[in-house]
This record gives sequence, structure tokens and C-alpha cells, in this order.
Amino acid sequence: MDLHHFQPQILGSRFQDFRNRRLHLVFVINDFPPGFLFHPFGIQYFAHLDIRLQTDGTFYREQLGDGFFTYCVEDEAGKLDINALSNTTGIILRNLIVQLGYPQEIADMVVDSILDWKDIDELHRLNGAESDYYQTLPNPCKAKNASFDTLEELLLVKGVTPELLYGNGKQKGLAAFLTVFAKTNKIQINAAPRELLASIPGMTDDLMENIMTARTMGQIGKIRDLQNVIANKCECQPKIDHL
Ligand SMILES: [Ca+2]
Repeated sequence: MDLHHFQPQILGSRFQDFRNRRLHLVFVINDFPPGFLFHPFGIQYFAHLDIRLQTDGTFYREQLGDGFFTYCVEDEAGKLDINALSNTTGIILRNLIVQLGYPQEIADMVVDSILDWKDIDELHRLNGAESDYYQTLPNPCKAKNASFDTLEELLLVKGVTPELLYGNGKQKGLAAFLTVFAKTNKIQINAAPRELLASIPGMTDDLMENIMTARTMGQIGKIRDLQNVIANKCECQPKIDHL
């Protein structure tokens, strides 16, 4: 099984703060070992594993008795923070939505509407929506005009469907790539999922593969590391920040 392309049936997930990072642990059902349901989920379990994990959503398989399960760790710093989203970084989100298979018109509507939902004014963008639109819905409401508290709030925003947010079992949804916890408009290059890297303007297939390869060898920690990656010289710092 190619775990990198495995489409999980999510069993459970939780957020866990670890060394000043907020991690998202996702467990999925496979050939599930009896009794594991009673195992406490959490970083404490992984602390017993003598492995170094990628925190970019890469799936791992773990044998447990006669069964096995798969899991991934997502570092929230590797995701796009919707509260820090701007007209500039909105391009990344537009590209991501298109990459997920949606038309450009949907991408434009969703990104403009997210920006309108959280900005303080009632002036909608070209493809966006403010309170005048939300007041016409069967369950009228107003644009929040403030930051998102959770990703689930996105379901209130014009154009955002449950399938777009959570995926459909075959395709990941936006929730795998967005966060409200990063508190920055920057994306941690060591933790960004492949799809998000691919959505950055100017990203090429070659550069992305160089980054992915470098990350398996160590952390990209300095500008010089990144220069090496761009030059396809994977001389990164040995990974020391592991679980
Ligand atoms: Ca607004």
C-alpha cells in the first residue's frame, strides 16, 4: 500500500502542544487491532516509538499485535492560517482549491468570501460576500467581521461546502491544509504538505521534489539550507527535533 496516497477513514484526531509547536494527530482505521480503541490517544504514545516522524501529514503504518493502524502528524505551522490570509497569500489558497479539482470561479468566490468574512468592513470584494448576502439566506446571519475561532466556521462562508472543507473520502479537503493556530502568514517549509507547497506561486516540480527529498534527510533550517535545496544539494541540518 502506498501510504502517501492512502485515503483514510478518520477514526479520531486531537491537537497536542509539543515543544512550542501545535501538532495535529490523525488516526485512521485499517485492520484495527482489538483493544486499541481503549488506548489513550496522544503524543505520549509516539514518544515510545523509536522513529523520527515527518510532520507534514505523511502517513505511517504501525504494527500492533495482529493488526495495524496508520497515522499521521500535521504541524499546524506547516499550514495556511486563514486569520492571516491576505489578498497576497490568498493566491496560495486559490491555487490550492483549483488543485483540489474545483473551478477557478469557486476558488475566487471562496477566497474573496473568506477575506470578507473576517475583515471589519461591509464592503464585499468582487467575488466575495458580506452581511447583505448572508441576510438573504434561509437562516440569515451577518458576516462575522472578525477572526475565525475554528476551521468549522468556514462552513458559514459563501461557497464553502462540507466536501470542500473535509474532502470526500477520495480527495482531501481544505481542512488538511488550513489552520487558525499558526498566527502568522508564513508557512513552515519543513512541515508544509505537498499540495500546499505546490500551490505557492513560482513553485516548480523540480524545486518541490528537492524540498521533499531534503526534508527526508533533515530540517531546512537556514537560508543556506534553502539555497542548497534550490541548487539540488541536500545538505540540511540533521533532524534533531523529533517526537
Ligand atoms: Ca467584512
